[in-house]
Amino acid sequence: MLRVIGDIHGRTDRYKRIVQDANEKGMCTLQLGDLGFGDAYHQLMSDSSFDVQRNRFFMGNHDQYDYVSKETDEGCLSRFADFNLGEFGPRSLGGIDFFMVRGAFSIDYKHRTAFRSWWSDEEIETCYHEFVLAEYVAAKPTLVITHELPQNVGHDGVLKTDWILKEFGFNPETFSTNTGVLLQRMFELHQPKLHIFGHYHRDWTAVVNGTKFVCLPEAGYIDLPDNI
Ligand SMILES: [Mn+2]
Repeated sequence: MLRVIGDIHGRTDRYKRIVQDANEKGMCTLQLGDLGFGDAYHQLMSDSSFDVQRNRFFMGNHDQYDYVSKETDEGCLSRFADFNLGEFGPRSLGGIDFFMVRGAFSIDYKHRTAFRSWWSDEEIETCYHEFVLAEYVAAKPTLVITHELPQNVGHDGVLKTDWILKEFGFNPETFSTNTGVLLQRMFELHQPKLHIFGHYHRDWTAVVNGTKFVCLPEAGYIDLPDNI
């Protein structure tokens, strides 16, 4: 079984409790991005009781993309390499196969500080999108786990609210992100049974073209049976 965990935003104590509870029940865990910055990773990687084989993550938009170049402890770096599932592609954890894509666009980036609270590689660059699509079509996954969701999903006034975009200076009519567009192209090529994401920090579920979309709230989680 696999427990998928939503955005954590540096609250490592809460994250560790959720992970420990899952591990005690025989589950592996996957955190789907916005875990925290370098201090949070360092705290987890230097804790030998934290099992980086059974518990994994990938990065969202509020994650420290230059951690590997800043961390100097070899033990932490080695464990982090196991912990981080990387960019995109088919993965398997706790006996469950899924397709992951990291990253998202930060609408609040102008209020952040480059290399301290914002990193330009928060999204997979468009030059890689054809590679993502090729791997996705080859895998035809039943389960997709991402930080963001497809561009055209979630426009029901609950997830993608116009006033938030306006507040950060974007036109809701024309707003789109590289990651949203990539995930939309994926969704049009192949519809998985289940797509789990975070980023919007809401308890939200919808079925679109036969795919069940589940948004996890902050520190929320969902336990998946082996036969999802
Ligand atoms: Mn996010």
